[in-house]
Amino acid sequence: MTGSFIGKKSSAAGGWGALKSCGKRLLESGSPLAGARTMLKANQPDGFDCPGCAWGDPEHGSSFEFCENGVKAISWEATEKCATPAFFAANTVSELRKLSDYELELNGRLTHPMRYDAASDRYLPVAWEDAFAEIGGILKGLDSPDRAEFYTSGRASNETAYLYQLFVRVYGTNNFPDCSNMCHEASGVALKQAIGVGKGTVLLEDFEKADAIFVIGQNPGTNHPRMLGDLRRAAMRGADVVVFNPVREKGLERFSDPQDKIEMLRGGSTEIASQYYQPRLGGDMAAVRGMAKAVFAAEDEAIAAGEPSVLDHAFIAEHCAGFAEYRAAIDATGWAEIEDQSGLSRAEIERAAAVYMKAGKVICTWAMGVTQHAHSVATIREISNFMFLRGNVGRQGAGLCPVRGHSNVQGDRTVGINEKPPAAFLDALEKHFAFNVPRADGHNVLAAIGAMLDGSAQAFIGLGGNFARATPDSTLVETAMRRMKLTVNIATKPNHSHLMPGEVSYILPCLGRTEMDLNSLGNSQLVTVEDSMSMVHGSAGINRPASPHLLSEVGIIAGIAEATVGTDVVRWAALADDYDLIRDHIEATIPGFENFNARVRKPRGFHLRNTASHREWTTPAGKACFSAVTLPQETVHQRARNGVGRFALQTFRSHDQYNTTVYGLDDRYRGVYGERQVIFIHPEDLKDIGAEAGDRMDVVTDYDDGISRVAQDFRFVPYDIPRGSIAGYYPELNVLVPLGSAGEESDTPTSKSIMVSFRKREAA
Ligand SMILES: Nc1nc2c(c(=O)[nH]1)N[C@H]1C(S)=C(S)[C@@H](COP(=O)(O)OP(=O)(O)OC[C@H]3O[C@@H](n4cnc5c(=O)[nH]c(N)nc54)[C@H](O)[C@@H]3O)O[C@H]1N2
Ligand SMILES: Nc1nc2c(c(=O)[nH]1)N[C@H]1C(S)=C(S)[C@@H](COP(=O)(O)OP(=O)(O)OC[C@H]3O[C@@H](n4cnc5c(=O)[nH]c(N)nc54)[C@H](O)[C@@H]3O)O[C@H]1N2
Ligand SMILES: [Mo]
Repeated sequence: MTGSFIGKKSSAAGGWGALKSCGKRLLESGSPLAGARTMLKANQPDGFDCPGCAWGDPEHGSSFEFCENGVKAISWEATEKCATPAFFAANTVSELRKLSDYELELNGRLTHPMRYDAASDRYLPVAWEDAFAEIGGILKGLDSPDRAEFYTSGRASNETAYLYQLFVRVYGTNNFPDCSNMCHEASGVALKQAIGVGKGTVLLEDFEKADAIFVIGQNPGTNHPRMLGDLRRAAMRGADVVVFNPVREKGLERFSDPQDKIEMLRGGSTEIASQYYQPRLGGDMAAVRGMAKAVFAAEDEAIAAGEPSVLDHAFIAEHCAGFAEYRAAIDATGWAEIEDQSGLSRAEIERAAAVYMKAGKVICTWAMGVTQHAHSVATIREISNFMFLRGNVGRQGAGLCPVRGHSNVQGDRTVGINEKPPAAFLDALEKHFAFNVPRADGHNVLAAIGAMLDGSAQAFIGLGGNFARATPDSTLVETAMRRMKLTVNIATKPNHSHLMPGEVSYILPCLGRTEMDLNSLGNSQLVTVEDSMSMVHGSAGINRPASPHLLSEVGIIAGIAEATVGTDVVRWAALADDYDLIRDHIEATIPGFENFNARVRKPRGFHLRNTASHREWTTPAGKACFSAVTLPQETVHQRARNGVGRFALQTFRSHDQYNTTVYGLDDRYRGVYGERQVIFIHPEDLKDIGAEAGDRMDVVTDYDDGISRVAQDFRFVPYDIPRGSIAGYYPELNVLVPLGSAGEESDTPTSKSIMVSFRKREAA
């Protein structure tokens, strides 16, 4: 079964279901009124940045933009429940490990710094000074700074991330494994090669002007609900929305906008996708190449008939390099290969291409369905190639738009969380702070895990996140964590990464985004973040902290830094007491932040200039670069089908989770309730393996490194998905993702293409 057009019958995403779900969350947070007040400050000029996702905020949005999953993210943090020392006293770490991710985080906010006590197998409260002193002592005692790994999750503010990278570089290493390595790394790598900057080129306003929007490998109904509002407005004014997604995602079909009172009252909804194609897993590069082939065919016909050209020759001639080679690569790729790899027919691909050719201005967005494959970099280059053909980069209403995940994952990179930092940035740091900056590349996520496993790394510091659950090969990573001399997790809630203590282990609790961050004078401190559209804006919490013992992330970093590297280079405490001073340092060392402190206090912040948006190409060739590679020899889907009973598995998110944080056990839009151990599969495939809907089996990875990887006891859910491609939830299925299977050039775990088979359930 390949792509098909949408029937009118499916019910819509959003709507009353979303509102009902919000009410439930607010009640569960323990304080519905305070919760509602908190919501009203989300993404407001005088409020905090929603910790939900990295979608941009509208210019004219003076009213609260409703978002169901934003509400979940906020009430998750603003809960009254607390995991106090009494909670840790009542439960050994071994007991806590038996809880699911969901059950564990239900215990609420961390309230005190805690140190692991091996004798009692419990976390015990500790004074901040003692924690800093011991952590500093161990870090100083390692025989090289490269023996420590400093992880960052993308929620950290610019100020936190900048101070963190400064501390780590003063300490002496570039070991910055980052959630981005598992996320949009391929977008960064590919776009840097293609257009000279590793970021998207569009602004939110461009969505109001585009004639067509291609949405590839993304599920905004769940993961970027505010984007659905923009897609809906585009669809309503007649723009085409063309979706490529193996799975029929309800939010992309129809959406009832809770913002729209009339639509809500009438029970109406808006059709989002005008065309919905269901490629096979990993088949997007072939699909995009097929569209380019159709564009070239139309171009040849137009020229022969003496009609206007389909291509933007002026753009290609003035701005691009490598066009002839690209055209040759397209000509050399046959339709049979394209159809087989993509799973779409030539006619379908031509229909999608017709939308592209008809549209004056095209935006292409993508997310994890594109970035978490072996050939993701090549696929994103192919998307760029395709967009260059009609000059769809660097003008209004058009452009490339990787839709980022964590609310500040893009900002963290901008301010220096980078294991391969550009020399210019290191030079600027060295000049400004006068210390010997480490020059050797550091570890990304996979390299860090390798070093932790082989013993060359001995300390792990996690600034947010849930390293051991978010990374592949969960069982191996746990072994790695337990081998550490030191593990430190800076966090807001307990998670499983905290329950794999090394020799010395700390959980350091921090303030969340929604909470007031007061300095020694009692003044509220502002942090900043950068969204997917490169807008930098302020964020200040309004709630009373969950506990008086919390420190801000900046305060915690400053404490560790002072105890580790002293105050010769940087006076950490002074910076922690006045974030304006951190912003001054950012301004002095990173281009684009001129007049930072003033500009960030303007209501919507400011835009970080993107050279490619102005058609300035900072690639070595000084041009926008076409790439001309062959299609992958074999996608995981093609490999799987060479054997009997083998499938290509992708791991995605349910509607009730934020990455490793599980809010609830439902996936409303996909009709799954009360459970997460499910596999979505085509009904015919189910028949072929002799199983029925509701049967349970174990899932086994097929990977040739001799390691056995099994996820036990998963229930089949028949679904509208191509044959041979199946899906299930992350993080539960991370036990199946092999560490050795990584994206070419991006080194991203291939969590959307894992070859698996099923076997009879073994007793758990
Ligand atoms: N509520 C909520 N919001 C979030 C998050 C969350 O967990 N919960 N996570 C945040 C983060 S860190 C991120 S990175 C983003 C993630 O946002 P998404 O990228 O939307 O996240 P996934 O759930 O992984 O969904 C991937 C989508 O790609 C499709 N897909 C998978 N493989 C392929 C393929 O080969 N080709 C195509 N065309 N499609 C494919 C899947 O069917 C699915 O619809 O969301 C951010 N926002
Ligand atoms: N199989 C598979 N694996 C994947 C993915 C996939 O699609 N499939 N997606 C990948 C992607 S895109 C990403 S981004 C990573 C995510 O990886 P991470 O960023 O490491 O994971 P999260 O689940 O977002 O982290 C949740 C934890 O962050 C902490 N936290 C929450 N808020 C704050 C805060 O304000 N400050 C601090 N210090 N801590 C806080 C809480 O303690 C919470 O338990 O996972 C990756 N892993
Ligand atoms: Mo992500």
